[in-house]
Amino acid sequence: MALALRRMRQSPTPTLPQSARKDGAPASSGQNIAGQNIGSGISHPAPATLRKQLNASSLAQFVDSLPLPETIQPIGSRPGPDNPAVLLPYYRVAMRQFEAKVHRDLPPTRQWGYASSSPGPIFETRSGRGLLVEWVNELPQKHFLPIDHNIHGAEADKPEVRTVVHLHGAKAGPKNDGYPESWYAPGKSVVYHYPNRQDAAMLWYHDHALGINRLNIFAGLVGAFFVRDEVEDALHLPRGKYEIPLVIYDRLFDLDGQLNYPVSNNPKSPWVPEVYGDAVLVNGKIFPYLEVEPRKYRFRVLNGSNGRAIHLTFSGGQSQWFPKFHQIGSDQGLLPAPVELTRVRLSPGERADLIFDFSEYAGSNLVLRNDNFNVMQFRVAAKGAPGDSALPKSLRPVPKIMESTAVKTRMLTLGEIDDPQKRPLMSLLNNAHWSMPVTENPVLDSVEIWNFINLTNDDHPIHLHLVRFQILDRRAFSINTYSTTGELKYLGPPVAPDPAEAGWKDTVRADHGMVTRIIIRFEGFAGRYVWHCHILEHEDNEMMRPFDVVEGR
Ligand SMILES: [Cu+2]
Repeated sequence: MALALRRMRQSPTPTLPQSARKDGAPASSGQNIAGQNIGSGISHPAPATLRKQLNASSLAQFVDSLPLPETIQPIGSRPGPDNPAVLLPYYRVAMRQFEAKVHRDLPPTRQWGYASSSPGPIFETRSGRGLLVEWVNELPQKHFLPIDHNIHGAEADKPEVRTVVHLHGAKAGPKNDGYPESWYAPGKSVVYHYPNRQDAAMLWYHDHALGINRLNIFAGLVGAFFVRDEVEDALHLPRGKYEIPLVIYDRLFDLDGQLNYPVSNNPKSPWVPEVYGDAVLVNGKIFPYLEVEPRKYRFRVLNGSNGRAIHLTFSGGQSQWFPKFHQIGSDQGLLPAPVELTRVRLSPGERADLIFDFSEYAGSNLVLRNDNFNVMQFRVAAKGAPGDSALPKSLRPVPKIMESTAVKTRMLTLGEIDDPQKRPLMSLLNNAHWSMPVTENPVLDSVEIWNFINLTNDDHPIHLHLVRFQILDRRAFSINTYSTTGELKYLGPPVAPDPAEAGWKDTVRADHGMVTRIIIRFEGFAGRYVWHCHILEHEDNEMMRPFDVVEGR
């Protein structure tokens, strides 16, 4: 089975093309790859911890309405750390274990969530308006998902339950960014300051505790955070009840409706290299529906999956007819102009800001699909006012960072370490482990170009904390030549990013066999941050590195 797995990772097979595995893996393939089949040459009985798997495709579709997370309100105000004369809104969010139904026909599911919900409550704030959040760990002392104590930072002498919150996409100071080693145990809390001196964008908060991040997020520790500004206001985009967050992630469940995180066949090291669930949840429900009016809507989409890349279409049912829509923003805010699409691709961690106009579909149903799988349904009312929201021709200028302004170019490999049986053991950035000395140390306010040289068979979404960046290009190269001689032999011309990727980003898909170039200005704060793969099983197992932004001399 290990060989079969390796073949799937390397090349398409007749039964399960690689693209299907990565992008739209059906139920059985996902669980096999992630679970039972790893780590042995013969088939073993399922480990005791691997419970009987629910086949999510057997669930009735579109029987639960789409939940809309509540917007959280501050509990008071407190002096800001920058200027004590200015009072900032003060929020308190407790992480707790709770039970909630993910589908009408399943019993309630034990989950962990911020403010006892998953996804957690929505933060709404304005650019330049700081806020304080007390993140309180009120979780139980025992984890309910399989910790691998061989993984760095998750040793048996550490508390089982540890959390630290990262606000993904935020320009926050280093002590407020959720450094993976700054975790704390149940009964403790920290107060973080988010200055929000950045453009309007959809950020998201999630757990980042070293070595168990994948488990904490799988348990449900995810939420959305919106920054607004005048540029966005002036565009008259759909807002209020016509602006809908779609927090999408995949999960595996057992027959009792409980989260079923897969494990390897070695009980001493249960880590698996990737997890793909057959159940896709939107705002915490499987196959939900949303009643909409025949007018424009704005959808704020996050791929919060552990490892699954998603490819979304708005489909007219079972047909192969795909209506057009517009993408108006990506990770770090608005694009220069709307991009017309029939399909949007999001790796884990990436966001898309979409405008869909239902006015032509009055009285009919549309289905949001991921590849060929239904995700949710839109029920368009037969009648309704068209609304006065607009789709402007231009949105927000995104001035190009000129390559000539870069003071340093870094060549950074993405690699995988396998055992003698070619089973993945871990992934590394620039061949370095988490605990090795810092090698990336950009100067504050300087511009650098980072080249991600992907030597693996996987695409890795690479996220840098603190900064926003632009994608320059991707270029195919010979892995073979690089591996044997260390030389970059390109196999084709550079390929420009897709128009939908041409704005400000904080997470970039580094395709396998490609060199992906990004250009970054390191601004905001000096201090220690991290960069990592946003496939959480990779990130937890060494595919994460610290970097230091250093004061210029
Ligand atoms: Cu990765």
